[in-house]
Amino acid sequence: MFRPAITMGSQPPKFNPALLIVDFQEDFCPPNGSLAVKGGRDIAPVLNRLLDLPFTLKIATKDWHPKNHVSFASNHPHPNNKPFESFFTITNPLNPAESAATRLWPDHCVQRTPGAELAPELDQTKLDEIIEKGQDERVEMYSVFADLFVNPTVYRSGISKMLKEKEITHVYVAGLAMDYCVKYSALHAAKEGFGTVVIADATKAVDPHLWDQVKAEMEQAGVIEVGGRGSVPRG
Ligand code: VGL
Ligand code: ZN
Repeated sequence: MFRPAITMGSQPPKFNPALLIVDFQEDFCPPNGSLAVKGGRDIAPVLNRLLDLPFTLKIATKDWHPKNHVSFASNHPHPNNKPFESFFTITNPLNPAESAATRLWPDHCVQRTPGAELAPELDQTKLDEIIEKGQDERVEMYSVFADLFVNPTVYRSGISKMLKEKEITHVYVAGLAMDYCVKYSALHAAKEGFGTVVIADATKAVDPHLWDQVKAEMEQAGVIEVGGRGSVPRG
């Protein structure tokens, strides 16, 4: 292999990993969360073990919605306002030609409410950053990078710039929920050029029976899933 004998300036590191703990919040955890994911709280010990590892950067995200958020079924008229069941077509506020059907949810992670708090089991002392997302009431934002719209993107958190400034090469994604915010955050991380790994033992799905399908979708995009019980869906 050809290697230049002398390199000018400093080389970017080959492996400089960040840990991204997505939405490990009370509203996504049993027994009382309004959008509780089955087994959601059980990932706490794995998350804390991960926080002990020498990731360059350890970030947690918080879903952080205003009360009038478009994803809340309660903000839509009867009869298309059944949480988990109804879908609503939202239009890109910057481009009337772009629209997306989005699933409606129970009210969850409303800013400054107990449901929006990080689960107390998480060892927050090991976190470097907490990033809030989903503040723009007009758009759904599963990914911590940006909202669902692409033409153009409506809301960016700035995380991509932050990761690049710190020369992060790989993003390890954990948290809730595997099929929504973990998935979309991982897809955006891969698209932004980061080596992206979802840690199966450190996430749970809203719809665990769709695990393999969601995993395949992520792997298509170059995201690697590690750990877990292989192709066996988990509750
Ligand atoms: C999420 C549904 C609605 C998530 C957030 O964190 O996966 N799911 N908002
Ligand atoms: Zn949400």
